[in-house]
Amino acid sequence: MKLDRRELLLGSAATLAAGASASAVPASKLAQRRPGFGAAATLLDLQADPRLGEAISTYCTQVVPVQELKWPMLRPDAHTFAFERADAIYDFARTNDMTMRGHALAWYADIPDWTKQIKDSKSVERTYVDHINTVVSYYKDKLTSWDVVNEPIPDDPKSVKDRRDTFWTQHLGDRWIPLAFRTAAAADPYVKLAINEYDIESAKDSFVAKRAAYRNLIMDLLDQGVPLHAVGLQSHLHAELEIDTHGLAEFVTEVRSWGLEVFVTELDVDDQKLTGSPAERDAIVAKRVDDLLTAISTSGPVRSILTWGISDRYCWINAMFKRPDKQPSRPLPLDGEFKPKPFMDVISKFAKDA
Ligand code: 9MR
Repeated sequence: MKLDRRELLLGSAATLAAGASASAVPASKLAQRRPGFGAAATLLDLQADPRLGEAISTYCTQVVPVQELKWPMLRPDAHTFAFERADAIYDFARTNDMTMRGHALAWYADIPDWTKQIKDSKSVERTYVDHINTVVSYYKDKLTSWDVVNEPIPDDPKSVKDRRDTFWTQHLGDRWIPLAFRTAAAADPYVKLAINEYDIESAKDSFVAKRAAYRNLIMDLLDQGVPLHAVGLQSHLHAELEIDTHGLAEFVTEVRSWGLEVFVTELDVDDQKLTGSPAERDAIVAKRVDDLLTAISTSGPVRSILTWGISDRYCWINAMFKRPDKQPSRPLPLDGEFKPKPFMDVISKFAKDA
């Protein structure tokens, strides 16, 4: 595995496992980890259930906070940066020889009311730049990558030039995207800067249109010389939709040919629309993940695969939606009792080459 400067700075689990530096984590545990595999977690869940931290530190080499680096948690008011909760997740990662990535600096959602109440565009810009600069500077040399701009493409875009209308767009215009990347790069020149998007993985017309608009935006940013290093595929998959393996492989190959990395950032498979027994549903879920990772792997290994949670017990899909049969959804690699499902076998298959 080739280590870049950032990975050398942080010391990866692989280097630690190879004995390059001492680790408090037993070698038997490090050996179970899937290289490049990570999971999202909230601090509340980690604190409430030790099995969650145990599962993440058994299978994963990286972690990402679900909420703790978003504006509402970091910025209770205009004057405060509340880093304690994100720091606690960072400490959990480092204590267990895992790395952490950051999510998310600029997003249309989760903008606090105090921010939305700012009416003049100059003050909005000051607040935006100050937030990104302060947060990225605070974690300089600590994180592997940042989701700088999250979900910039609308659902069902009308053309490749379609961009999501956001509070930031209303005040800063299309500049909100380059400005976020340039501010982040100035604050931490080595951290990898990613753009992140969902619903581009299947062959449904709206997904294909969204992928085309995403491609157009990425090209546009590169043409402007924006410091963009990685393209995130959130991969909140829908179990009833097949993966567009051809279209996705083509997209990923092209993006890589532009010198960008491709990250799977929020993988899970929503099985609300599947009928059948848990075992039958798990097999379809695993097949979707296999198709996704096969398509992405055609032009190179997937060096970063994060699932949005690790156990069905702690996942946004079960928190937000109920299946018609009232059974819990099974979107993640471990079941509600932290037992591995076929999904985890697929992770093992692809993460081993990362
Ligand atoms: O899973 C997250 C949920 O608990 C939060 O309430 C929500 C708003 O902060 O964000 C969810 O995570 C989203 C992620 O940040 C961006 N991509 C879609 C994720 C699932 O909705």
